[in-house]
Amino acid sequence: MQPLNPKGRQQSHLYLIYEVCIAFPSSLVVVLKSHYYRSKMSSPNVVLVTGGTGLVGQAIKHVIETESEGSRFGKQPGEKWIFASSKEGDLRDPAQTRALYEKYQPTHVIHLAALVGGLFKNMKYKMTFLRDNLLINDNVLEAAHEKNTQKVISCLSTCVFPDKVEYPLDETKIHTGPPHQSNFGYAHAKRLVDVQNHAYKEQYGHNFTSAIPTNVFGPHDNFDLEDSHVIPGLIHKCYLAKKNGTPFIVAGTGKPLRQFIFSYDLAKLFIWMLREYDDVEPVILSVGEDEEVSIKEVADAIVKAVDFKGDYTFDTTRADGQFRKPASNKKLLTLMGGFEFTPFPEALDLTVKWFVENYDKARTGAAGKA
Ligand code: NAP
Ligand code: GFB
Repeated sequence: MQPLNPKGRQQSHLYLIYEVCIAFPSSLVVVLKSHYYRSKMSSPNVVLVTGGTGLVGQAIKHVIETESEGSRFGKQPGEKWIFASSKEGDLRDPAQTRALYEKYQPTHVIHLAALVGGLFKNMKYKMTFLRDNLLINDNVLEAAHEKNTQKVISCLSTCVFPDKVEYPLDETKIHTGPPHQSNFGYAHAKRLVDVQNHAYKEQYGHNFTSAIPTNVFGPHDNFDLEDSHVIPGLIHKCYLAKKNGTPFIVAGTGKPLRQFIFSYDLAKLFIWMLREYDDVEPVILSVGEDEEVSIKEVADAIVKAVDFKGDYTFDTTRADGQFRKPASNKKLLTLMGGFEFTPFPEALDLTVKWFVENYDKARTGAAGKA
């Protein structure tokens, strides 16, 4: 068949889209939707990222600064992005929260700010996790209501789901039973955001929604030896074991299973939600269920990535926490028309390389505790 119109790159680009849409009609919907949404968001928007200095915030900054302008995950012409830290305003305080909105007048908010930590910190500070996150979330959503912000995407976590429920976890199961004991403070504060979003929608028609990421890792993470999540914690421990010739000890039995998403991939999914998702119902942002790995497999991968030659042991006196929380990403992939995740070993290598190169300025927790 003669090519429709072979002349010029632009035409061949359009010709390619034409061919793809003929071959795969469903992609036509995705292409049109993505073009429609980007054209709808063409007016210069001001996007405020609360928690912009953390693991996920810095990943969104990286993607917005490296993807080409106007592309699906890139900055749109004239768009302004603000990556706020707690130094710009403690969001537990309503006045400081309002002041942040007053200063930047955001049209859209990606709300990431939270008291965050791994299993052992969650087990120690359940009330602080509950109260700090309740205050932060309430202030951010109420200020958005007062300012009639066009859209707010809040960030939950797959630990909000019930511990005892039929797997895989999907977006309909958030409120169908108690979360795991180890992090019920954090989990209930996060679950309430979904309730708040629905209430703001019903009473005021606001476009407030939420994302539910699985365990995240990447550059700019918190590598504190005790308070961090498993991947940054073990990277730091393995790095010190290699450097000082000390034992590398993994907490627990190594049997629990987890899904891990690379922060740069998660960042793109948040940008997709900002551009193309307008529904109050939450979306799980995760790799597939078949990517579940055991903590032992994670430790083995870290030993390889750090190039540690010694042996390592398990401290089974320490907690395993929730055994597994397998989440389905079916809704996400259906809505997006598919997504290519960074292979785990490659993402882990990037993270270890970043940590080793930035050890002096990374959050290693050396300077004091919560
Ligand atoms: P993080 O690295 O610990 O960063 C937390 C961010 O929140 C920082 O920018 C911090 O500012 C800010 N923040 C903390 N308390 C604040 C306060 N009182 N007022 C204003 N800002 C405050 O966290 P993260 O891992 O990027 O997490 C981002 C979001 O993803 C959170 O909502 C978290 O619950 C969610 N999440 C994370 C994971 C994970 O595995 N990491 C998994 C699922 C969901 P400073 O830099 O000034 O301290
Ligand atoms: O990442 P992590 O702290 O969080 O722990 P959760 C995952 C698993 O790794 C647990 C084991 O089974 C730990 O026993 N583990 C082994 C380690 N060595 C280490 C280590 O050095 N540090 C840590 N931290 N773990 C959190 C929730 O649960 O998931 C949070 O408590 C949040 O609220 C987060 O939702 C995403 O996956 O168990």
